[in-house]
Amino acid sequence: MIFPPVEELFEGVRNGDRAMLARGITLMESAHPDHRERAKALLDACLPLSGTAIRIGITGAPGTGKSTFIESLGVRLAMHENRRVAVLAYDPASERTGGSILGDKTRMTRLATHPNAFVRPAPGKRRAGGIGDGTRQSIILCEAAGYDTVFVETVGSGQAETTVSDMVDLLMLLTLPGSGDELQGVKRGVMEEADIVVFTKEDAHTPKAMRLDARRMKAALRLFPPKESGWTPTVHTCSAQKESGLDMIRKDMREYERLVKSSEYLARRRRKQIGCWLRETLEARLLETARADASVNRLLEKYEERAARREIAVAAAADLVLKAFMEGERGEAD
Ligand SMILES: Nc1nc2c(ncn2[C@@H]2O[C@H](COP(=O)(O)OP(=O)(O)OP(=O)(O)O)[C@@H](O)[C@H]2O)c(=O)[nH]1
Ligand SMILES: [Mg+2]
Repeated sequence: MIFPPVEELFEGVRNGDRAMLARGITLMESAHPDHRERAKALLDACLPLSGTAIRIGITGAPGTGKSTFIESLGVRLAMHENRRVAVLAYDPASERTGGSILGDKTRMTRLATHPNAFVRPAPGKRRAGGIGDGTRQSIILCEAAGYDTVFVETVGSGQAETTVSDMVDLLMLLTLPGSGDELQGVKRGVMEEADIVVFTKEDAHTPKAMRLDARRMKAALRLFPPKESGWTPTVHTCSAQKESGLDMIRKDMREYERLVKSSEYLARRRRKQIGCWLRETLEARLLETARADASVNRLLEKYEERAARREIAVAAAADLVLKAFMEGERGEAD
C-alpha cells in the first residue's frame, strides 16, 4: 500500500479528515519494515495532541451485542451531547477469515455515517509489539483527530496478555441475562475490572429475569475490593436494538468521567498504562532481535541437537544461548 508523506497524513489527521485518519491507522498497523519509521514519525507528531478523550473499553463474550450497543450509544452521544465518537472494533470473525469479511454489525453503518463519528473495524491482527500496540496507537491518532470519546471493542476472553483495561479509562462489561456465574467464559478478572456492567438484549428477556440477574451481579460486585478510582461499579439493563436503558448508562459515563478527571486517578492510571506499554514493546523488540540473530539461530540448532541427545539440559542450553546473544550484542555496541 502506498501512503502519502507523513506531513500530509498528519495535516489530514489534525483536520479531522476521516479518510486520512483511516490511512494513518493502516500505516500504524503495517508490519512492513519500510513503514515503521513513517509510522513512528506520524505517532510522534500526533502525541502532543493526544490524551484528551475518554477511552472506553467494551468487552464481553462473542455475540453479546457489543457492536450494536456501541452503535446505539455512540449515535446518542453524538446527537445529544455533541460528542465526537471514534470506535475501534476488533472483529474476531475477520481474524479467522484473514480480515476479508467484516460483518454489518462491526461496520456500524448508522454510526459510521454520522458526521461526528469514525468507525474503524480492524481485523485485529496481532503483531510484534504486543497485541495492544496497534490499538493504543490508533487511540492516539483518533485523539489527535479531535475525537473526545473513543470506544474499543474486544472479546473479553481474557486470553490476551494485554487486556483492554490496560489501555482504557473506563471498562464496560456486557453480558447476557441468564449467563450464570461463569459469564460465558469471561474471566473473573474482567468482572473485577469492570466499572459498568450491562445486561444486554432486555427486549428478548422477561423483566423479572433481568432484575434478578442485575441484583445478583450487584451482590457479586460488592465482594470485590473498592476501586482505586473511588467509583462504585454500577449495573444496568438495556436493549441496544430497542434503544432502552441507554440514557442511564450515558449518565453514569458522564459521572465516571467527572469523578476520574477531578482527581489524580486518571493521570495515575494512564501513567501506569504507559509503563506497561513500554515494557511490552521492549519485550517484543528483544524477542524480535533475538529471533533475527543468525548466531542465536545457529546456537539454537546446535543445542537442540545436544539437548535431544540428553547431553545438556534445556534450561542450561537456553542460558548458554542467551549469554552468547548478550555478549554478541555488547560486542556490537562497542
Ligand atoms: N434482541 C436483541 N438482539 C440484539 C441486541 N443487540 C444485539 N443483538 C443481536 O445480537 C447479535 C450479535 O450482536 P453484535 O452487536 O454483533 O454482538 P457482538 O458482541 O459485537 O458480537 P462479536 O463482535 O461477534 O463478538 C446480532 O444478531 C444482533 O442483532 C438487542 O438489544 N436485542
Ligand atoms: Mg462486534
